[in-house]
Amino acid sequence: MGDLLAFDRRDLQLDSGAALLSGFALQFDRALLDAVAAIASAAPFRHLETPGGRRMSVAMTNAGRLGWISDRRGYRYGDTDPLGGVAWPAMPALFRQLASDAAAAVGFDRFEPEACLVNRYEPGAKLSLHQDRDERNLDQPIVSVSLGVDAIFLWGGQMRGDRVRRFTLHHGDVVVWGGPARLTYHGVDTLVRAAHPLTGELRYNLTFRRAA
Ligand code: MD6
Ligand code: FE
Repeated sequence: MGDLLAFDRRDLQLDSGAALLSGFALQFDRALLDAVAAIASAAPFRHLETPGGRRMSVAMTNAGRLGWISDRRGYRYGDTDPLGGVAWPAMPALFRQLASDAAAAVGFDRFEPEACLVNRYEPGAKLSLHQDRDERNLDQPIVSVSLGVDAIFLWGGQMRGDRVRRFTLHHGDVVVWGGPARLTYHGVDTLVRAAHPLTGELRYNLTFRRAA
């Protein structure tokens, strides 16, 4: 983790190894949303089942060599979409470049994501506090891009019971975390009904990971 050299004054360091880059993806918003639509036409959004048997309120799909999935057997990465049994759609070049540039802006050089989990939130959807620990390689950061309706990001600590801070994630914001912050508990509060000119009532989130 180097100095935050590419930091803008609107940017926010959440913790050592974690930063919110305000509007970092804004200039690519339409291209990113077009790519999401293309991915979803090949690998549709679906509500996965948790290992405990609950239907997730956030709908998900993936792009890249590996995709994150959940079912009764657990959480894992897989190289095919269980719905069709074929490979996930390829990761668009724009996604790879954006993720790599955002990681570098926070001091993580040469981040090459192999998985992009695409989350779609409708009003009322939420993601409970969790750690991202299904990746074998925890040395690599995670890059997360928010599009559409604003959401409240829950940012906790290294233990589930630690105090939780709340930040608004706006359209075009990017969060990067890794190093000492890699296993921070985090989540997304219940999405409030609102409208965004490009996505209607929906929020999308792209999270880029090095999975294997
Ligand atoms: C979301 N994001 O923002 C959910 N996980 O919709 C995550 O759970 C997440 O944003 C790891 C790293 C970044 C994230
Ligand atoms: Fe997460």
